[in-house]
Order: sequence, then C-alpha cells, then structure tokens
Amino acid sequence: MQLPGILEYHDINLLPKDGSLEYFYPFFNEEDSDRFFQKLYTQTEWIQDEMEIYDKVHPLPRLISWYDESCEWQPELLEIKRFVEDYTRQKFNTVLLNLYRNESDHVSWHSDKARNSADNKVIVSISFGETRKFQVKHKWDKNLAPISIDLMPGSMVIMKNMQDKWLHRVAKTAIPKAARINLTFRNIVKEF
Ligand SMILES: O=C(O)CCC(=O)C(=O)O
Repeated sequence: MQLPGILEYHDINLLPKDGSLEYFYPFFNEEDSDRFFQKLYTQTEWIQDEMEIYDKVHPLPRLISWYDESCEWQPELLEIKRFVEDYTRQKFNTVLLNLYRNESDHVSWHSDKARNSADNKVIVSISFGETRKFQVKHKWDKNLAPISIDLMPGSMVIMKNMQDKWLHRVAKTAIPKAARINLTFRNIVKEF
C-alpha cells in the first residue's frame, strides 16, 4: 500500500472557532478502502451494545467494537492505525468501530468525552463503505451555521480540541443506505 498521496480535498479548518475539524479525501485509495471494508465487516466481532434513556434500556442503533492496549488488533486495524499515525504524527492506543448497517442506523447529537484523551484531544475518524452525512453544530452559539460533510469511503476527519464546544451526529435518513464502517482513533490516558 502506498502512503496517501495527493489529497483531492483537504479543508484546513471547517470550524470558525473553538477547535478544529479537518476533512481529508481520499486518504485511502478505492482499492484499499474496499479491502479494509470487506475485512473489517466480516472479521470484526460486532457487538450490540445498549444505552439507558429515562430508566429504559434500548439497543444502540448501530453495532460497535472496541480495541485498546489489552487486546489483539487484527492486521488491517494495525495497518490503518500505522497510516493514521504516520500522517498525523500522533500515537493512538484505542479505536472504536461503528457499523451502520443501513439508513436507520445512526448516532445522535453528542460530543466525545473520550474519558481522558491526550495530545490536544485529537480524534481521528476514518470511513469505509457507504457515504453518510456528518453534521456538526455549536453547543450554544446559535449564530454559527451547522456544518455538514458527506463522509466518503476512504476519507479521514481530524477533530482537535472541539469536543467541549461542538456536537456531532450521523442522522438516520429516509434514503436507502448500504453498510458503512467508521473508526475513531483516540489516545486515552488512564487517570489514577
Ligand atoms: O460515524 C461517524 O462518523 C461518527 C462516529 C461518532 O460520532 C462516535 O463514534 O462518537
């Protein structure tokens, strides 16, 4: 695999204030993106997690998988991590995988608390498979227009120091969608 070459699309910072959000496309080429999607889709142990809302337990509207230093990473994950680390010059010790099976799967407005995320609170998000809309809005400044990005397969988003002030989501849609895999890399520092 070649190191990502010329990026067709790279926004320096899409946020007007309170952190940065950069979009890179293509970060991985089509062949590698397809290969990663197939491997991760078939070889990941996808988990149906749950969330509690008003004392009722609901299934998460997507499947997930989580890797940290305590588990063995499949070769493709290590390969992706290496490219992300080489490009960003940052180290990451965890990855959360989300599988959006169809147009109904989604993640609602939230910010990533990331427990204790070091390195200027950098989160790197990689997309494979179906294109889905990633929306971002400021928590309280209503003068700032929401931002919307179509996350293409093989794209990368780098979010820095924005989680306190901005919310993000991938909404469900009425338009039929095939499966999409998202990976978010973080460097989590344990608190003692
Ligand atoms: O699927 C995405 O692009 C976003 C995922 C996300 O927001 C999260 O895992 O916290």
